[in-house]
Parts: sequence; structure tokens; C-alpha cells
Amino acid sequence: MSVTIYESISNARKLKQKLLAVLIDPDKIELSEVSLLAEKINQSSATHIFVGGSIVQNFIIDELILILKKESNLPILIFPGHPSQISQEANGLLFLSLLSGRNPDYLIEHHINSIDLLKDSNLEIIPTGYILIDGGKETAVQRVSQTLPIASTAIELAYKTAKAGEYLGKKLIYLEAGSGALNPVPVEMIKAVASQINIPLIVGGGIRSREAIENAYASGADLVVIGTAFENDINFFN
Ligand code: 1GP
Repeated sequence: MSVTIYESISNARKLKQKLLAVLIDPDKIELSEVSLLAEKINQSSATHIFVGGSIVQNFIIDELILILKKESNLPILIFPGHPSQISQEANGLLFLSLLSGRNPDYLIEHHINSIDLLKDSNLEIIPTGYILIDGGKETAVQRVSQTLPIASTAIELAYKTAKAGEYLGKKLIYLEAGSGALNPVPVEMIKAVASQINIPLIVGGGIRSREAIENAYASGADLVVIGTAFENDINFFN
């Protein structure tokens, strides 16, 4: 029997194997580039491909994923900013609930509105507690969700939010500094959150060097997400 995407993430955590996701934002690429991106991803140590963004106006998600699936065997997870980004072509969906914010739309409303698309779908739906941390500038998540991030020094609030997410039944916690953040989530915060939760921890936002990736892993991140660094340089993973 094949394992689910979640089981493979969870098994990797138990075996202390670190995972790497490349985030592709459909608004920031052209379909004609996707084959080359997939080739670069296949040559890298990436284990997952995330597709999505805060503001996707470019309705190419299905086509984009079909090309990725043709060119790569990595699992493709939707990382949605809005229900319109749900594609049945993907393998799974990070069903994100913005736990750091106090905007009901991002806690439950968009989720209700996506049920028609999800209830008969083959997508593996993974309940994910999404926690936005201040990365030194206003990011698209903050703007679109109209929520404030948790201060990068508010370590106790961050780990309590993550733990509450776990108790609410989230299967993953995603600590996010926001795409293009000036500063990634501080290592002290990653350590505190990782030591408190018993579910896999994803960390992303503003990570642009091998050292920053290693620091996140060493602090307890199970999966690191790279978006902007790869968008700016397709040879980043070399
Ligand atoms: C954004 O965590 C991801 O949601 C990736 O961020 O684009 O800064 O790598 P970057």
C-alpha cells in the first residue's frame, strides 16, 4: 500500500530526514518556463513542490501543474491564498488556517467556500496551522489577509499558537515570515516551536542561502520552503 504525502512527511520527521519544498507562484512565472524549472527542481534535493500564492490572478494553475506532473515525480501540494487556487490536478492541498491572524475569512470562511471543490476530490487534504511571523516588511500574506503577524520576538506567543493548532487537530504547522521577507523566522523561535509540538514543522519566508536552510533544519524545521530565491535564480540549488 502506498503511503500518503502526510505519512511520508511524518515518517521523514521520525527518521530525522529533512525535506525541501520549492514554491512556485503562478503569478510570477510563464507557462513556457515551467519545463526548465521542473528540470532544475529534479536536479535539486527538493522533495516537494508547492504551488500557490497570496494573490494569484493568473489562471494557469491547472496547466502549470499538468506540466510539472509530466516533468517531475515530486508530490505537488497546493499552497492556496484563495479557494480559486484549488486545482484537482495536484496531489494534495495544504488546508491552511491562519492561526496568527484574527480574520475569520482565513480561519474558516474560505474553507467553507471551498467545500464544493473538495468534497468529491481526490486531493489529499492536510489540515495546516499557518502562523505568520514578522519578517521585517509588510508581506503579501499580511496585506491580503488583513492580519498582523506575530512579532519576531514573541516566542511564547508563537509556540502557544502552534501548540493550540496541534490541539485543534492540525497535522502540520507552517511558520511563515512571508514570501520575500527581509528576515526569516528567527532560529530561537523555530527551536521553541519545534520543541513544543509533536507534528511536523514547515518553515518558509526569506530563506535565501544554504546556511539559512541549514540553520532552519538545525533548529528543528522538518521541511523548508524556498520560493523567491529560486524565482530569482534558477540555479539556486546548484
Ligand atoms: C512563502 O514560505 C514561502 O509563503 C517562501 O518564501 O518566497 O521568501 O522563499 P520565499
